[in-house]
Amino acid sequence: MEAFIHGLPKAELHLHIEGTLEPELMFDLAKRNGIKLAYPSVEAVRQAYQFSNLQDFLDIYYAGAAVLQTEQDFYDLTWAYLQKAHSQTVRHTEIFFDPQTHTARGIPFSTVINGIHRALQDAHQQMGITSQLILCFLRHLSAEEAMRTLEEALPYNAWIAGVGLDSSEKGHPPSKFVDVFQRARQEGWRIVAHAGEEGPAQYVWEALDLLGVQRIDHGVRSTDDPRLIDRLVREGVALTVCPLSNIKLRVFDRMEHHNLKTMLEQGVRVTINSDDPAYFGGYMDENFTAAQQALGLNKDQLGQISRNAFEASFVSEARRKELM
Ligand code: ES4
Ligand code: ZN
Repeated sequence: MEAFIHGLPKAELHLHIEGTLEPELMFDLAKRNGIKLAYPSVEAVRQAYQFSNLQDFLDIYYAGAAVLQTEQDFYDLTWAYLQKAHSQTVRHTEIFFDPQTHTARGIPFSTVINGIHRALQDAHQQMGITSQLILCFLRHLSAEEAMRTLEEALPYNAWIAGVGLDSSEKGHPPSKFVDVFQRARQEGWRIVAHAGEEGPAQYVWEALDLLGVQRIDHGVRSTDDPRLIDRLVREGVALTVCPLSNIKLRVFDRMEHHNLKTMLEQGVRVTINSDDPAYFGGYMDENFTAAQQALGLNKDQLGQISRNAFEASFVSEARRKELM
């Protein structure tokens, strides 16, 4: 089964590039940039990765991102992830980045996106892996700040496939960002949003009805509302589910209780993704394997999950045919 999973051509649709920062690279970049880390060793950093909810994780994740300073740092981060993805038979990846995490520290938007973009180009050339970029707004910040970020991104329109919404979910509903997403739609961007991770099913409805999303990131709380599940099935809305993330952040107490198989059997377009692999204990193969073992997914179901991802991806029809 593990060999089957490894060899299965995969598309990753829910991956935060800042969440691929492994402690080893964090140390290298800290040294390169003359930054003193709060931890004495790589092991101590790993030890600190024990979270009991989303906010615990986000506090550590934003602190870690402070080692990213130069265009080369963003290049190295992205390149390391793409090599890892390629080694796990990931053929296509749609990558989130959080510009506000960096611009708030005085790092120019251009530094961030130039470094990431150059790595995506090199990986395509050297490994054949294709990718898209999705700019995420931080929902714990204001709608005005999100709109300013959108405007900063306009000159890079050609490098950005879509926009999303991430960070602390509770108390920051999609409705807070209606104007920003309306503008993003006018600019021709694809739309996604994190919803129904820790927040209620109501936020999934809002993401669909108020933001016009084409996919829901996480969305696991949708099973609280049978009418919502009906809608997701009827409209073929994909959920980008992240099994190891959900266990680490205690959205489910154990993998055996994860609802992804239930939703798959209800006809929801479920996909499997790694979210923040450096923090949650695994990339695509590890996420597929953990879910397969705990839930007893068979090869047909694993194949279905993989096809769901290619079908829900933002690639052209021509590239989709090559990939699948
Ligand atoms: C995130 Cl797991 C998760 N949820 C919400 N926002 C995020 N940003 C990075 N990882
Ligand atoms: Zn996420």
